[in-house]
Amino acid sequence: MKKTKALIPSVQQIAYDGAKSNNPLAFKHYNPDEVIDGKTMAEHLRFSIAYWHSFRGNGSDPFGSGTINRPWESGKDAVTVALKRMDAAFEFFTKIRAPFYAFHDRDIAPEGKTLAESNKNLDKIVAHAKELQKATGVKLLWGTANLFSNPRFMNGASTNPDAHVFAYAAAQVKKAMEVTKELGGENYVFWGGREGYETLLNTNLGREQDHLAAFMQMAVDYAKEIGFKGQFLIEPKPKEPTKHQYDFDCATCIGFLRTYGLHKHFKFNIETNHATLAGHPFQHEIEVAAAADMLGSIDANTGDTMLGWDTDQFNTDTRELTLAMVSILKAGGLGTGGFNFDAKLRRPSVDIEDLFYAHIGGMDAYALAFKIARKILAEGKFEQIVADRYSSFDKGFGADIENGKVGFKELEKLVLTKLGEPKLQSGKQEYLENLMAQYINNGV
Ligand code: XUL
Ligand code: CO
Repeated sequence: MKKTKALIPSVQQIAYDGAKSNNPLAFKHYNPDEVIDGKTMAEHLRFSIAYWHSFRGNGSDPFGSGTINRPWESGKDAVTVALKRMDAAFEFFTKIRAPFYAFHDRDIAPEGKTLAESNKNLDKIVAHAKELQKATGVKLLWGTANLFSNPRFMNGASTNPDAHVFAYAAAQVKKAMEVTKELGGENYVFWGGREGYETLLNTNLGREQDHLAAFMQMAVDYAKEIGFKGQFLIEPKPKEPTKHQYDFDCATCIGFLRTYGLHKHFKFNIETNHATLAGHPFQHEIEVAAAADMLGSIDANTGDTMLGWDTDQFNTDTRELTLAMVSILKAGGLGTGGFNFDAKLRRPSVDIEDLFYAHIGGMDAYALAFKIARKILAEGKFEQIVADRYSSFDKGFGADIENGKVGFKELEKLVLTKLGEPKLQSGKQEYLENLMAQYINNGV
């Protein structure tokens, strides 16, 4: 591939400078080349850049138009601009040292007047992406289809009351799966953007859920047909843009997937801000997914606790991320998943440097959390206390309960004849919170 002129000349590749550095354009904790347990930090953390926020976001909000102007956003037609934008995107991925990126079909290529034209546009851009991936070594963490922006999806995609829209969504996902496969995507994400309702007055909820399941089954069947081996991920979110979304949280999705016999084919892409919108801490969603052996990937961001919507901010909260990391590492990591920065610049953050600061902060926070979490797990203090807390189930009648060997009658007899009143045992919450604070304050 021919060498092109830098599109982001003001920033060079970000270097690791160490924790004491004052350079705002350097990593303090994320050293991509540092080897830990035989793997580099880049391999452990598998950071990914979200194409939609970082290369399609322009600072617009419901009250005002875009504020962010990038020099590559002009050209003779939409496809030409999309190609140049992609050059800038890969330059950024390389400079920020992110080994992965993720996209919706319509982020990377413009929608045409017909589906055939949209597919043609996508093919042109995908060919370019393939070259850029090869030239830079950056890989595709996941692909997905945008089934929520176009007005045709205003009443949902696979849960639309109009079968015509269902068919259109199916055709679009078919193509998105094909291009994800073509680009070696390691996962494919389903986020049900408008798969929910605005009012129950016009909604057949049961029928819509049946349709959603039928759609997922078609995706499973088609993956098999084309030999797509990537992991399917559902990204739960309780609301926004709809009043209620069917993929409310991990627990709801587990119930849904098991009801329709789909659970073997899916894991979760957990987004911090979606967890908090559902009324859960980030760590809760990770633990629910891990308990069902369905932890897949993370959409790394945070919300604003004062606001009730998805603000998609970069997360620099070491405590929240350390708690999450402990649960992720305890569950054996993310496998083919990664930490994808589904986060956007604030509207007044109009400089290209702001995009670097944002990602540097997010990457450093995750890297520090990763190191602290490893220390916590290596010392095993929390795990020991948890193991002790449940130890009465390791032997005797406790083990019989877990193994299904006793029922109400046997247990009643035991209490009446032998056990009597249980002794109160402390949950040690304050002690554990202090211990966690000590780990976080001491760092690594
Ligand atoms: C929306 C959101 C999406 C998904 C992919 O809240 O998180 O960008 O990550 O469709
Ligand atoms: Co997301």
